Amino acid sequence: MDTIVAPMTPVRKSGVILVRISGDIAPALPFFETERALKPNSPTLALFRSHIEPLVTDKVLLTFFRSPKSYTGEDILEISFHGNPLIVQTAVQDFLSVGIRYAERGEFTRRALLNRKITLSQAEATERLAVAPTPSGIQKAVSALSGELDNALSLIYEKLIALLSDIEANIDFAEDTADEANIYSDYKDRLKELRDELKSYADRYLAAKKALEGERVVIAGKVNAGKSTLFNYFAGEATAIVTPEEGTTRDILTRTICLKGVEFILTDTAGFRETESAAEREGVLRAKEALKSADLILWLVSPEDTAEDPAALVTPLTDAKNTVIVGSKADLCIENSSCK
Ligand SMILES: Nc1nc2c(ncn2[C@@H]2O[C@H](COP(=O)(O)OP(=O)(O)OP(=O)(O)O)[C@@H](O)[C@H]2O)c(=O)[nH]1
Ligand SMILES: [Mg+2]
Repeated sequence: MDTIVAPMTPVRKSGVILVRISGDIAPALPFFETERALKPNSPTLALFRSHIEPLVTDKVLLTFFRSPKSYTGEDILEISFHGNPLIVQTAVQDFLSVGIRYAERGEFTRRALLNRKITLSQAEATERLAVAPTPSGIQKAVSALSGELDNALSLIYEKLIALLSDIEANIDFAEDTADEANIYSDYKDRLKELRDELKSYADRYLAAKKALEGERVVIAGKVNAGKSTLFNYFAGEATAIVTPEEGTTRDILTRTICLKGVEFILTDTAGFRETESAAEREGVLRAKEALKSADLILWLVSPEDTAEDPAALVTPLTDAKNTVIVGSKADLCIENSSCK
């Protein structure tokens, strides 16, 4: 397989930029002067000297991982450069000039997968760990990385294989089967048990995925209910335009916010009303779409709203289960004490 290279950290002015080479690392070695031979798993100081641009040198730390005891299962050389992007870009050009190629996105992990260093769910967990926005997201990704799910799945797999061989044996030796009805109901029970187990893992996966992606909270209601004001309050900045005019918001506005360690994708929508304005009608359509994919709808009702029963307005539009009716502009209630 080709030898591949890529920076492991962002290439920008920083303390250290880490570059990884995986595969046959021999072509990269002439760029480094070391006082002692590389030892697996232990860092070695080295002087990097570019061949393309001889003025570019750097004192670096080399860490060598010998196959198969490395992330990808291949020989790996990790180089900690000082955090100057120019040095790293030059070094990468040097490596490319000796036949090493730039790694594709996720290629180190793909090689780890192909070399059976990690399983598919661990590969997914690596990606999720990198983007987990909350402590519980990190915990879930780490537990997946540690192979918990794989162990559980391989147990289910073994049970399925055992069931399959029982069924096959029964077909081959059908004449020896004493009580067919009992045997079939045993197969059915075992299959059902395995199906339920798999379903519970699928449900837990979906819940964990949601925890990683964030809950979708949509703020909706009639025009001028105070939706954008609430949206701005949560966003911590005046993202949405707020005016006393009805129908101010037309586009869907989205901000990701974190409250008590939980990530929310918050959406502001156009207010619901019948209107002649084509732009506003489109806004209302988009608001309806946003409601469909919401995990939670905050339906704002202001004291200015004349509808007798706000729930009667909301229910045809939304799944009532995930809708919370929020009384807005409470200060107006205090002023005229007309709120229910
Ligand atoms: N008194 C009072 N006024 C408020 C409150 N919240 C919002 N408003 C005012 O109500 C008006 C409408 O507020 P918005 O946040 O733009 O309402 P909206 O629901 O986004 O309106 P549309 O986008 O037009 O549907 C503005 O003049 C706000 O200043 C509140 O809690 N109390
Ligand atoms: Mg608005």
